Formats: sequence, C-alpha cells, structure tokens
Amino acid sequence: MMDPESIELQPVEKYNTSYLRKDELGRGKFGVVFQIEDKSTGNIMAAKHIKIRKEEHKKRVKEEIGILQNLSNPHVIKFVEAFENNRELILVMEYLDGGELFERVATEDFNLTESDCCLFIRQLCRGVDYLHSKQIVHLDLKPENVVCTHKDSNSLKIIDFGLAKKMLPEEKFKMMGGTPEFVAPEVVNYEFIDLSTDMWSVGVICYILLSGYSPFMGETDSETFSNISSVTYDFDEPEFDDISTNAKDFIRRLLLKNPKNRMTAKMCLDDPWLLEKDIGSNVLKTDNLRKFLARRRWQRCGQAIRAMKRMSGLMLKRQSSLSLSRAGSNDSLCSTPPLSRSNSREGSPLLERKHKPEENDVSSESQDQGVPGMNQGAPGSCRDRAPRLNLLESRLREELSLETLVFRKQDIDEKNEIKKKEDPEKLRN
Ligand code: PIT
Repeated sequence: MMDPESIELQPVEKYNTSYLRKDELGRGKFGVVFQIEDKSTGNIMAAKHIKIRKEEHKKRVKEEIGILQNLSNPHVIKFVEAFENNRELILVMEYLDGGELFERVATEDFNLTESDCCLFIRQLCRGVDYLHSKQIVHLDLKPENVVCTHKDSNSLKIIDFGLAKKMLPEEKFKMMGGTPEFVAPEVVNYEFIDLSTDMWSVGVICYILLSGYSPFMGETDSETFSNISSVTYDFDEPEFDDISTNAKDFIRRLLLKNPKNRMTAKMCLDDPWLLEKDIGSNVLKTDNLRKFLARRRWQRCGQAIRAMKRMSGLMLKRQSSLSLSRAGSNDSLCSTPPLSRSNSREGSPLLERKHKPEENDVSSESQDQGVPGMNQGAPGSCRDRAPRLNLLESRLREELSLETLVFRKQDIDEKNEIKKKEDPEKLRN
C-alpha cells in the first residue's frame, strides 16, 4: 500500500462541479454519507464527507483511501474517487440502495430461514476472506456495516473501512475502539489483534442474525466487556430451539477466546453449516431482531445525550474561565440548558439482554466524566449565545456520528475489577 502521506487527491471544487448532493444516507465514524448524482451521467453514487480537524486525522482517512482504492470484490463496497481541501475529505463510492441487511430481513414480509442466514453469512465470509487475503483487517464488522446492494436482491457488501488496517508482516498491533457488543476479547484486553479479530465479529453477527439476541450484551459497557472477556454466552434462549446444531457449532468455532483457535474466513466457507448441510428449514421469528434494531437506534440516542452532556460540560468550563476573567459579569450563567439525568444503559425500554437481568437501572452516567456544576446553571442574559450554540451544534453533529465508540478507560478498568472478583488468579496471567 502507498504511504498515506503521498496520496494526492482532487480539489473539492471539482467535486462540487461534478456532483449534486442529495439525501443523507447515514452517519458513520467521523463522517456523513450522502447520496450524490453525477451531473454529467445522472448516475447515483454515495459520498462520505469527513471533516478534518487534525493532520493526524487526515493521515488516517488517507490510509482508509489507500485501503479502499485497492479493493475489488463483489462483497466489498467499490471506491470511485476522493477529494480534499483544508477542512474536508470526500470519498465517492458506489451507491448501494438495499439498506442495512438486518433492517431488510427484520421486515414482517421477509420470511427469514436458516438457509437465508447461510446465504448472507457466506457472502460476508467471502468478503472478509477477500480482505484477509490482502492482509486487511476491517476491525468494525457489525450489522450496520453489512449493506444489501439492491432493494430486490439478497447480495450484500461490507462498508465502512474507517478502522480498517493493513497488517504488515511482523507488525504487532493493538487497538482500543470498535463497538462494545461486537469487539473481540483481545480488543477488550488490549492485546495484539490480527485477522482473526474480524472472525469473532462474524460469530457475533451470525448469532444475532439467527436469534435477535446480542450474545455478550450486558447492562453496562463494563459488563459487556466482562462477558466478552470471559466468553460468557449460551444458546439457551427458546429462539435457538429450532436452530440446527451445525449453526451453533459454526458460531462456537468463531466465539473462541484464543484468536488462533477461531476458524479463518476460508475455513468458514468449507464449514458444513455454510455448505447448508443439515440445516433448519423453519421460518425464524424476527421479533427479537426488530427489538435489537430498535435498541441500536436507541443506543445512538443515548450517545447523543452523552455527547450533549460532554459538550455542555465543555461549554460550562469555558464559560467559567471566561467569567473569571470578566469578574462580576453575569455571563457565567450562559449555559446550554441543563440536561436531565438520563439514566439506564442508553436508556432503552426495549433493552434486550442476555445476562444479569436483575438490575434495570444501572446508569451509564456513573461512568461518564462528571461535569461539575452542570445542573447549577440558571437562565441568564448572554450576549454571545448564538455563536456558542452554533459551535455546540456543529460539535454535536460530529459527536453524534460517532457510532463507533472509543472505549472509556473506566469501562475497561471496571471490567478488570469484575474479573478480579471472579477470578483473581486469571487477571494475573
Ligand atoms: C452506500 C450506501 C449506504 C452507505 C454507504 C454507501 C457507506 C459506505 C461507506 C462508509 C464508510 C466507508 C466506506 C464506505 O469508510 O447506505 O452506497 O465510512
């Protein structure tokens, strides 16, 4: 792969003259994806707009472009071209109009069977096998990043290479990131990762597709991390009664703590389940899957609330330092409205968990950075409220697109605490 620094991109002016921006398709890590139209051909494409604040971030996006440029596979999104100016990078890609896989199969009129699940997971494994053959690890495989190519076809593609990495020979690499429910034990434990890290996520996606349950989901992120690290999951839910043993074995061969023991994508393609040997033919109930999707949407709201809290905390901090320098001014009262305590883990009434159902009010706020004095603001006169709110709004918009969480150190520490209590010996190893 090229050195990311040396990737030369076209100017954004050219993008503006060549394409017409249409609907927003979604928000992913660090960017907003729009549907666009090529003015000269009328072709519809997708464009990811990424705001750049730091040089370091630009380098990362160029690394993503470097990866995308070299990919060509029926199960991986096609990259077309990219543009840049000082503030923004724009990635133009093919347009996939089938929507997220899970959204599609969870509709009432889609009669999902195990055979359909095989078809989808096989395509996912083909895409992953292709990436892995190029030593590329995706690192953010989750249901939202598996998209159907057309409304009336069942073919799918992998999107969002925002965390992807080309593994260089001999290079050891650790990461902290991804979405808690889908990350592998080695990510949670900040150990070395490799291609097999993606295979864990394939196992999680498969488990959810078949049952609508998220195998490691806990009440808090720490609990989720703890379940992942101890590989605490089962097939006890009644939804698994009609699922074939081959399907469960397939998942069991992926959800293994030791990455070396997991099946590779190639091995998956030869697995009896993916070859559709002895699989169930029942129509699967997708009520849980619909709940899962509702919860995922809700989680994004929860993130929005936390983002707002963080932002208003920041605003307050700035405000108080300003008001200190303007002693006597009433400006310190100019804050965004205090946000009420939003409790519960992303707060969803639809929370569908597998473990520890007894507590239902564990506030994720307790894990948030405290915002001293946040609720002490009172309405007051404020000369510069408008520009501040604009700043807040634009920062928020960016924060809201952070679907992929960057783990909080507290969660990991808390998880280790739980582990220590459970098995003090294990933690020492
Ligand atoms: C589509 C349709 C759609 C989403 C996308 C493309 C997103 C693609 C994408 C996003 C990324 C990335 C690569 C591809 O790195 O619903 O045609 O963040």
